[in-house]
Amino acid sequence: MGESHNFRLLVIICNLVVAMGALHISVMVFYYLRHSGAGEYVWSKQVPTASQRAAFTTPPGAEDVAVVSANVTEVTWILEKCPETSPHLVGPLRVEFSDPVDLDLIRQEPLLMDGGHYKPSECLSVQKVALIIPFRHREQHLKYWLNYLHPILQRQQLDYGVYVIEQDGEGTFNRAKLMNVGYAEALKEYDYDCFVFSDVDIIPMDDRNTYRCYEQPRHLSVAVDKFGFRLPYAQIFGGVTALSKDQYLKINGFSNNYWGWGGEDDDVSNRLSFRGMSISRPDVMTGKCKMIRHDRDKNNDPNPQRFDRIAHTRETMDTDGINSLTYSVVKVEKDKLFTKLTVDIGKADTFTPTQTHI
Ligand code: UDH
Ligand code: NGS
Repeated sequence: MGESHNFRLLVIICNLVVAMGALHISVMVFYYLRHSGAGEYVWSKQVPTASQRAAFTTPPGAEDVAVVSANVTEVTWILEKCPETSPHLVGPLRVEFSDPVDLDLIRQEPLLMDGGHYKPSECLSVQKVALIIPFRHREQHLKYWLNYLHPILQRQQLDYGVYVIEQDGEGTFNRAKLMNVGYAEALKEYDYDCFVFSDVDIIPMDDRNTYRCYEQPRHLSVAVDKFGFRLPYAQIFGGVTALSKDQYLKINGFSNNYWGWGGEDDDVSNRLSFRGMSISRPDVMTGKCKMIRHDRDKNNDPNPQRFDRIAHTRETMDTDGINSLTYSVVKVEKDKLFTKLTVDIGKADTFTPTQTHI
């Protein structure tokens, strides 16, 4: 009798312990879900609201913060990779330079962050892309570029930043050196793994021409209206091109020594083939582009040295490139649609560096 009484008492105590344990766990789960904003997002599996998206969007360069922040880590964890082909693409586009441009409309995109940075909220972009534009005295062209490209890049679901690299002063223009500066400066801001180098006056006519990197260096402006929508020659690598960080480093970036018009893109083409790479391209329909017609720029006359230089790429490429780049930043402008860096890149042969990079 006494024994069975003890046994029942033991059963009651055990049940009580189990019940208290269950209560404890339920309370913990309840408080966790209430206090974790990410919890709502995880459990509901809904498209986040604008304020949730704003809270979950880490600014470029904030990856370290994201790692220790519970909310952002949770969202990153549940976001799936963006698909190979974005579902938002529409194909052929109307590109007209007589149309009015309203950049304030473009600035209204809620996911755009200062400096021309964007990343989609619905998926994790496969690549982080820096767009580098060599620039001087082409304000009107830049307006068209921003007007057309931002919506396209957003439909392409890219995690991207726009860098306008303006050559300071009125010395002879150096397109390739500005590209190198863009590469170096963009990497100081964010962990980009792909670099799209674009002339300011070339606009893609089809959003399926994705501005990202591929297995091989990519020539994106393959069918430009001014060339009758054909390649002018097989090895051309001018206009708009995309190189991954690895591809760019393999060729030591671009030459810093092409002052004036022409040849610098042929030098890159040589570098690629000397490092065993080939040029990949979209098909001619997808790769259609329009170029804004303009007069020859001041201080960018054809470079008389260009033929001699491209004949010696093999010997010069290891010592002339990102590893020998010198410049100084004169001014930084952060617009909603771009980061503009005005840079002193010196002059042909006479440059005394005021700041050495790398
Ligand atoms: N660029 C500038 N400012 C300049 C020169 C060049 O911003 O003063 C940039 C700009 O991004 C341009 C790119 O460098 O798109 C390439 O310039 P380019 O001069 O090599 O090529 P583009 O095809 O002009 O624009 C070539 C000369 C056209 C002469 C036309 C005569 N009808
Ligand atoms: C070649 C130039 C390239 C230039 C291409 C297209 O002749 O730098 O024409 O030029 N090479 C040399 O001069 C060695 S374009 O008509 O787009 O201005 O990119």
